[in-house]
Amino acid sequence: MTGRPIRAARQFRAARPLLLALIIGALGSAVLPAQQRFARTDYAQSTFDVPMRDGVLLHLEIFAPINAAEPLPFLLQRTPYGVGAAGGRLAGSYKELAEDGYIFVFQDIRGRYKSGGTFVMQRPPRLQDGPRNAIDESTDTYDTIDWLLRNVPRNNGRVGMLGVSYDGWTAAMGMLDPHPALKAVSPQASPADMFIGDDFHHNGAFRLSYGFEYAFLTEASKENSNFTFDKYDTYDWYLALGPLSNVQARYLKDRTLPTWTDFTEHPNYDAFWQRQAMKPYLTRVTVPTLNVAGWWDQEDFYGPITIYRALETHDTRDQNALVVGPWWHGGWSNGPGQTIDAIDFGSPTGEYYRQRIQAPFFAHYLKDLGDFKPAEATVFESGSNRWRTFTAWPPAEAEIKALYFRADGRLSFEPPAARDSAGVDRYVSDPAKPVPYRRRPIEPTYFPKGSKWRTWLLQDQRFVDGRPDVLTYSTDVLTEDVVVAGDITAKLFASTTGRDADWIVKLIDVYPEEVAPDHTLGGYELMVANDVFRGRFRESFEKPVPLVPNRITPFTIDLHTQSYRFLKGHRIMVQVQSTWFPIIDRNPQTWVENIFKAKASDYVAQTHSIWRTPAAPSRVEIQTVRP
Ligand code: PG9
Repeated sequence: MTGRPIRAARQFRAARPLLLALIIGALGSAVLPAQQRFARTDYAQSTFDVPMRDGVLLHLEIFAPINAAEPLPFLLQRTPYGVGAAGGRLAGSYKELAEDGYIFVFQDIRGRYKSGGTFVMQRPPRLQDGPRNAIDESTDTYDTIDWLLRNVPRNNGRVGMLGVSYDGWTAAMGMLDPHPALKAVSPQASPADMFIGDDFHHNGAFRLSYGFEYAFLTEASKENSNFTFDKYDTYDWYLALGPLSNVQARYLKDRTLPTWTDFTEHPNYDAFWQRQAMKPYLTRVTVPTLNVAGWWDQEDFYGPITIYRALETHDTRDQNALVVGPWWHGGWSNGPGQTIDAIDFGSPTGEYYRQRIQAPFFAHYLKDLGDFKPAEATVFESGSNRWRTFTAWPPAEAEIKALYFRADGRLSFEPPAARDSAGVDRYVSDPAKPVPYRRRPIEPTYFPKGSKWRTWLLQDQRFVDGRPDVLTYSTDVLTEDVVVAGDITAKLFASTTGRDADWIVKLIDVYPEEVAPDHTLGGYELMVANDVFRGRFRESFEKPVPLVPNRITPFTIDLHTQSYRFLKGHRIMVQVQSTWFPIIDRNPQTWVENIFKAKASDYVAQTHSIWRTPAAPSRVEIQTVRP
């Protein structure tokens, strides 16, 4: 049925009897048991353009079983990535759901692919006192649901929403001010704040390669298009680029990518970024919400955790739950989810999630089937490789322990002593020779011929060993397991000869030299947590200030949250560095008001010092539970 001519909604209403036959087909007269199962071939596709309140038509692809015995609920996914191939999901990421039977609805959001209107990257919610027919993703969701209920026959009056990343964000926007028929939502890897922790910046540090390539992907034309690099290794390309202003001058030239322009005009956490940040809008739990995140999500890990936590403060009816597994960005939605490159998590965790959590969640809330209620927090503990459930996240029983930086590259639960009163480690960070964030060659992020982007957070960190601009601290071999369950925070005491600096902290599990059964994992350095902090924002993200040269300054860096068991026989390692290129743009390390306008001569090598004295005890704090 794919490729059926598109009809506008108005025409569609006139053709309702035809549609009935089209979508539902010949219904069997017998009432089938509640657990009716559906095959992919039971689904028929139809295509519509649906009017929003301002008259703009948004494009829909609907897949409905032709032989459903009972009215079915909708599952709605709204995407900027094109719904053309959405039907494949019924045999892929939505296989379990398709077998249960839903009316699947895939929609191109405004301005993308076959929808009308203008695309706005992460369109901020409309102002409450704005014009009556103002629109945003929430009104588009509302209007779409309203249309579906009135126009698609044999629906049971209930709607669920789900999606990963941008589609997870549109699901989250749909639940802000929801249509009464919206009964369950699963925002998965939804960004929550593009300046603080998701795709475009982390703690104010600009995610250069992602930001540029994604702006091009979505805004160079109405359909996805990848920027063509003239170098396979984009590390070389971005280094040769020089100052960020060369993106426009050399490559975009007269062309405008609105999001690139926004990056350059909003270098600080101003109203532009604050208006699109989710947290202020999450003032109530409107529908049962299943938040999903991956421990090794290379794009949006901050988002789903932040959304879960913000909703949790309002969750008086216990309708907000969290699931986190050992996944890259969206790794739960397809395939078995047992391995990521060399790392084997011991069981098909993606299948587990889809069969045991996602499918029963929607069946319960949309069909009254079963009594599944997700645990407050269902988290996969990597290391021991098992699922655990908690009544709160972080667990109420978690205690904070500090891993202190000590002399000779040691990491210890013992703080520095009086004899360490001059303890410091220094390195020169040179913007002309930045540390690669992953093993080179660094293919374009979404390179159609293959890219290691998806799995870079799990790469063996030995590739930076021996670099003079990476500090390494490590514990002795552990004599018992250390279990991280909760938050991880770096507390750095640092100084620099410059007036700005980035601080990157990585918490790493160092495998023993002998690993059975896979001996190739001997000595593997697996990153468990990490992030970057741009020094100028230490007092405020809104109003950056220069660092005072050579003054020891405390920096608190959120390394987010984990459920991870460092096994007996392993070691715990922390690395500190100041470049992570080209995922993070180079910090000039001199003071410039706006790094997007910096000149080549503003980029200067500086010496950075990490202090480890009783008065300035640099450390990484972990929340732990008993082994
Ligand atoms: N990480 C992607 C994204 C989401 C929202 C805004 C910008 C980028 C994505 O995978 O959809």
